[in-house]
Amino acid sequence: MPMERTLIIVKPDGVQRGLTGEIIRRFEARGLRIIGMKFMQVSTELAEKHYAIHRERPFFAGLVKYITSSPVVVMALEGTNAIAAARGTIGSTKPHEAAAGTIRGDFALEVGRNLVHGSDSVENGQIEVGNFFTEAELHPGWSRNTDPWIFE
Ligand code: IDP
Ligand code: MG
Repeated sequence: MPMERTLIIVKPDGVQRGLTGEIIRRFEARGLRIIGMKFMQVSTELAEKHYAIHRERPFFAGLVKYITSSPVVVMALEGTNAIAAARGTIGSTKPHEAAAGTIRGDFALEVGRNLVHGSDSVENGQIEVGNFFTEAELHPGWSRNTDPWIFE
């Protein structure tokens, strides 16, 4: 099966609340392979680019303020079905509607404090990883000894 890439962001609330490790753990346990990871402050310019599709929405200004308010942890993850799998692990956008067992369903209550971002399509996964990581920061070539037990 083809590998997909997804950009995961542990948003400022996740980092501030000490949930970074718990969130990373869930994606690792799911079987997704980390190919890039860093701790960073998102600039207003990068936030506006990342969330450009929401530019006309009433919550846009608040969203940019939220994601730039404090440092985040960004990850590039790779795997078969990575987009859908990661979105499933994250849970619905509105945390009060997210299923228990998902990150948002277990740890969040409000849409404007929903802890984590995950790319929503194969195309956007590629674009978003490229927006947040340079080629030198990515390590797509490495393999895990467990890969044959996760990828058929
Ligand atoms: P997603 O993060 O589940 O993909 P999107 O619809 O792409 O959800 O929205 C991007 C982000 O914008 C959400 O994760 C959330 O932080 C924020 N957001 C979405 N809808 C609202 C809203 O109605 N009010 C406030 N913030 C919102
Ligand atoms: Mg989205």
